[in-house]
Amino acid sequence: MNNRFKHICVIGLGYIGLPTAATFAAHGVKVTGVDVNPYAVDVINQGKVHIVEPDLDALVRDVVAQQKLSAQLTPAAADAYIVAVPTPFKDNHEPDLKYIEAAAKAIAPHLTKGNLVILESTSPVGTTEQMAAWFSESRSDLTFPQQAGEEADILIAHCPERVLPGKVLQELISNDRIIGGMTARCSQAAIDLYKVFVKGDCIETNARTAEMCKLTENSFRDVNIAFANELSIICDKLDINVWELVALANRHPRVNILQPGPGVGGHCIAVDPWFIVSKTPEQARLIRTAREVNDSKPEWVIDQVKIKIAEFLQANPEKTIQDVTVACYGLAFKPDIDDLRESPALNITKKLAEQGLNILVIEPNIQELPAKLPSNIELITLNDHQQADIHLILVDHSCFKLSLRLNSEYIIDTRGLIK
Ligand code: SAJ
Repeated sequence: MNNRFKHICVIGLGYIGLPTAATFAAHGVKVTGVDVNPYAVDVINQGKVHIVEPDLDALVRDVVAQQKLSAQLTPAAADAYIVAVPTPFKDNHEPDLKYIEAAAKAIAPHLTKGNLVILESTSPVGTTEQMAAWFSESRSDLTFPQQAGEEADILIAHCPERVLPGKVLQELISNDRIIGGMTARCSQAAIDLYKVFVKGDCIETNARTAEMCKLTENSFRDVNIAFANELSIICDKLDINVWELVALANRHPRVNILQPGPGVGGHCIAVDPWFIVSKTPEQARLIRTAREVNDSKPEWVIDQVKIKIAEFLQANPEKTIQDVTVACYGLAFKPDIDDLRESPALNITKKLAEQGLNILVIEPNIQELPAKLPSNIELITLNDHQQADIHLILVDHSCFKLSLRLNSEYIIDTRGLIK
C-alpha cells in the first residue's frame, strides 16, 4: 500500500462514492465516508448498503467489520478528500453545482498543508477551478494551485468516474483513469492515490480537459444512440426492420451503429451532454439535437401503442378501450438491473396508465412497484403475461431474451427482442 495516504475522506456515499470508499478501505486505507443522508450513514455503519450494486453489500460488510470504513454526516481531517456528490441540472438544463459547493465548504475547515482534494463528480468545464476558488475564499491562510502553482499548500485534481452501473466494482479497478491535476504535482499526487487499487493506466492531463473528457464520452454515446433512435423512426415509416438494417450496416468494417430503444435513461448519458450545451450553446448543435431526439423517443413509443390499440379495437369491435390490457416488459433504465431512475420504460408505463389503460408490468428485478405509480398498474410474473392484449417490450432483460415467447399481432418491440 502507498504510505502517503493513510486516511481519506469520501464525500457523497452514492453509486460512485460508496463503492470507491469501500474499495479503498479493502486496500488498507482508513476511510471516513460522509453523506448528508442520515439513513445512508446509519445503514453503512451497520455494515449494510442503501443502493444495489453487485457484490457491494459483502464488500461494505467486511470493511465496516474491520473498522476500515465508517460513515458520518460531516467531513473529518484526512490526508486526501474525494468529492463524489451529484451534479444534477436545473429546469432550464443549466448545471446545478450546489452539492459540490456544499461539499467544498464542509471540507474547507479541515484542510491542512499537503492535502489532496479530488473532484470525481461529473462536472461542467471550469468546476474544478471553481471548487478551488471556494476553498481559497474560506481559507486565506492556505495557498491553492490557481495562486501558487506547484508551490501550493493544497493539491487539487479532477478525476472523473467512468464506471458502468452493474459492473462498478470491476471497472473501478480495471478501467483507465483520466487524471486532471491543476498542476503536474497535483496529478502525480492523484495518481499515487488511485494506484492504491487501479490496475488500468492513470493518464495525466489538465483539469479542464479531464472535465470535458468525461462529458465527451457520455455525449458520444448519446449522439450515437440518437442516430439509432432516429433510424428506428425512419425505418418504421419506410417499412424496414431497423434491427436487421443495423446488423447489416454493422457488417461494414468501419460502421458500428448502437441499438435503438425507448429513449435514454439513467442519470449520466441523459444529463451530461447538457453541461456542454449550457457552456457553448451556439456551437453544440449536434449534441443538443441528439438530446432532443432521445428525449422525444418515449412519446413516439406511446403513439405506437395507441396505433396498436386502435388496430386491436377495430379487430375486436365488441371491446372498448376500458377492456384493453397492455403488458409492459421491463421498467428499469437498462437490462438486468433494478435501477428505475430516469427510466424511459417507467415513464412510458406511467403515462399509459394515466390514460386509463389497464397495465400489467413484468419486471423480474423488483419485488414491488414504486409507491407513486397509478393504481391501475399491476406487477405480474412472466408466466402470466398471456392475459394481455397488447405487448410492449421496453427492456431487453436476459430472462426475456431467454424465455419470452409471444404469439400475438399486437406487439411493440422497442428493443428488437423479437426481431
Ligand atoms: N442505450 C440504448 N442503446 C444502446 C446503448 C444504450 O438505448 O445501444 C440506452 C440504455 O438502455 C440506457 C442508456 O442508454 O437507457 C444508458 O445506458 P448505458 O449502459 O449506455 O450507460 P450508463 O448510463 O449506465 O453508464 C454510462 C457509461 N458511459 C459510457 O459508456 C460512455 C459509464 O461508463 C459511465 O461511468 C456512466 O454513464 C456515468 O456515470 O457517467
